[in-house]
Amino acid sequence: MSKSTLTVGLIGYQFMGKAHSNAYRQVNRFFDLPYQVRMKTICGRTEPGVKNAAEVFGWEGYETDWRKVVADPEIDVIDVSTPGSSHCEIACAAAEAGKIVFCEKPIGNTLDEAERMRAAVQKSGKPSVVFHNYRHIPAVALARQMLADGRLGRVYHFRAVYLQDWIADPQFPLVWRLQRESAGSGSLGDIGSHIIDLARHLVGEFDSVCGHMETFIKERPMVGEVDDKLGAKASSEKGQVTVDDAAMLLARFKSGAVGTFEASRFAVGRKNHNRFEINAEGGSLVFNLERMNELQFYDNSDPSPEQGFRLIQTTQSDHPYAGHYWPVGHIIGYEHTFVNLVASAIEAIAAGREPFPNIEDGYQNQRVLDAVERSSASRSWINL
Ligand code: SOE
Repeated sequence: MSKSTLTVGLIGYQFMGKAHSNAYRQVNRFFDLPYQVRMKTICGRTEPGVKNAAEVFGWEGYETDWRKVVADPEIDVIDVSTPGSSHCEIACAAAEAGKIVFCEKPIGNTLDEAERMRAAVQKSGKPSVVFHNYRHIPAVALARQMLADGRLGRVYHFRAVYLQDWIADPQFPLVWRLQRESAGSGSLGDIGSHIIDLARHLVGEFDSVCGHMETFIKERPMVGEVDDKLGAKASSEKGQVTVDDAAMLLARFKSGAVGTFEASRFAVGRKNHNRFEINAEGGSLVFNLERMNELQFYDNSDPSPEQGFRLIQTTQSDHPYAGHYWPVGHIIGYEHTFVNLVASAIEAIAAGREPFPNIEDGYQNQRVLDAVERSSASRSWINL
């Protein structure tokens, strides 16, 4: 790694490739960091698509063979933002090549893949990042600070939903996220993993789970032609959906707290509704991604008649990540969660600390996903 530059190769250029590209491009403009990010190569399977992505997103060059990017001696970081079925192969090759691995969530399609990725990264001795970006929202970081400072005392409940509706139309085609061999699981791994990660970050490790997974629409039109801008078109042929449309779980944490989780892509009307509520002896916290600059706090130690849920706008100068973007009251958005995560990771790497969340978080997350799948299949509680 050259002293002042962190050179990145990004594998994948769709939604997460776009979000990560924006983060790499913006991070040095809003954070005073010890490294300057160099966006060297973006990689994707189809040359027209990845060539366009390189031009639009601001990469120096592009590749269609990820192995060449991993082999590039100038590259310090390999960012794995492909469908889940290729995460393990790419991340393990990158770790074995001595690269720092940044990987989208969930890290693998199976627990075995996650174990292999964790082992490869540990063997490399390099730091790692997993893109559970919601940890780096100021409101979530403030919640974490309040919990860590003991402001809420013993936690009783962690209650979370992550609700979308983008496949509620039975005619929506059988894209890769609806096929087990590509995605590993459906709502559980894609969006359930986010609320599981937030639970681990805010409340602690899982002790046991009891889950149920449901597939409402079992057959869909196969994908016809794919337009990089308009997305996949339905063809006349049909194919089987092999992942969950919705996943629910009960959980007990090692702390003794209990949890309820719901991840669905059939929550009609909910577009990206990620909400958690924590009830503790000292009060309660509520976060809703649709109002991501706000944290609701109920202070149970307030005996006054004005007691009630307080709405904290987390853009004040003493809030996490404050001062990097705009003055007090000027809110930030979804894309800033990735900028914050990358900035935090670069600061950690430069200081010789492990970024968060990292491959260990990804592995522990995968253990919960695996337990939920086994619980749903056996219709029983599973201990972690
Ligand atoms: C699709 O469900 C998706 O893009 C997820 O893959 C992301 O992780 C989430 O942040 C937004 O929704």
